[in-house]
Amino acid sequence: MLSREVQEPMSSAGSDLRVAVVGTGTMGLDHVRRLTARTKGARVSAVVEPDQRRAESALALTGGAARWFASLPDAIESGAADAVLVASPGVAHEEALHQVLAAGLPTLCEKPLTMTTEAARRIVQHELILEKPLIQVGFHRRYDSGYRWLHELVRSGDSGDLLALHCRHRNPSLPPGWDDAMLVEDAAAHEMDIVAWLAGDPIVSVEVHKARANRLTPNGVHDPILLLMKTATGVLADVEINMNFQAAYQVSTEAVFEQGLAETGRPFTGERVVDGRAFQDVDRTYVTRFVDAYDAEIQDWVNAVSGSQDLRGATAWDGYRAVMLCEAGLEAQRTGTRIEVPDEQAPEFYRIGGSR
Ligand code: ISE
Repeated sequence: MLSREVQEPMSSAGSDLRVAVVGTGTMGLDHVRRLTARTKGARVSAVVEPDQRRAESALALTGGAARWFASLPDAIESGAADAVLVASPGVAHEEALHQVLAAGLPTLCEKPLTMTTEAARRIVQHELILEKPLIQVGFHRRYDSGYRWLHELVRSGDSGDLLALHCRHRNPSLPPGWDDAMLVEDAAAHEMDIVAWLAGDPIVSVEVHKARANRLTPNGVHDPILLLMKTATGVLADVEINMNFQAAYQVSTEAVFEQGLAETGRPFTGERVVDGRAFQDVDRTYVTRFVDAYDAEIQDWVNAVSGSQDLRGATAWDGYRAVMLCEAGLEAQRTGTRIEVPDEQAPEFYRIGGSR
């Protein structure tokens, strides 16, 4: 579906988009690999990472084609990049985003946009003084073929109005260092974006309920949790965040319409029959579950930036809304009450491209 939509750019190696990748954690390295081996019309020209030893693994993936910079201002100053991909920890995003906006560089920023609503609002205000949006937020699910299919189904009205969403977000084991807040800020953040995108209207309230705690979850983290979110037109979404599921990585959504339902992300990626037994393959990590979505997201971003077209993914406004909803979610998790969120519409500036 998406592969037909994403056009291949007409560029040769010489005119490849030169991308600076900031941060060399799981997503940074994954994007370096992708930009080097699979993305057409782009290459990694700079790796920004304060720790040179960490940077070396990323530089090696580019076959020595990229330069190392200890800071983003150094990379910008050198003129080594036409665009920036920010995959550093969320705490570093605000500063990096102001720097790229000041330099006028198109940027894809992994979620979260920033750590606080106030900081996210400052990014939006900075971007609003420019001619057009430069930031795309890495909500990759918008590029997953199943989620795009659901999105189109909702827009078509073929099954009537969308009424409710049942969402499941399960990880096989709690990642190291995770605490209760990260269940909301890191995992549920994706649901906050995808629910609003599918429904086509803003989420205006969030509740967090604690299920019976899984005794296998370490560090006293209370997992799983269930979120209830309502959009401005009344679409109700229930979300299971289950970070220590022990079995597999599963993300799926069932949409209930006036006439029937539709589901994407069924747990099995395929079935094998061997030696008188059937095996169903499952994903163990988001890197494999969403590999096609990440590939399509980065290719689409590169095409838009190289062709000077409008960005089509999630905007800084969408990132701002997700940060605000996460803050509401944290308060709901702490207090056990429903938290209302303002029903704000995106400024006209952001109502372009594919994010609506
Ligand atoms: C993780 O924190 C992420 O951000 C990934 O994108 C998501 O797919 C995963 O489930 C989360 O654990």
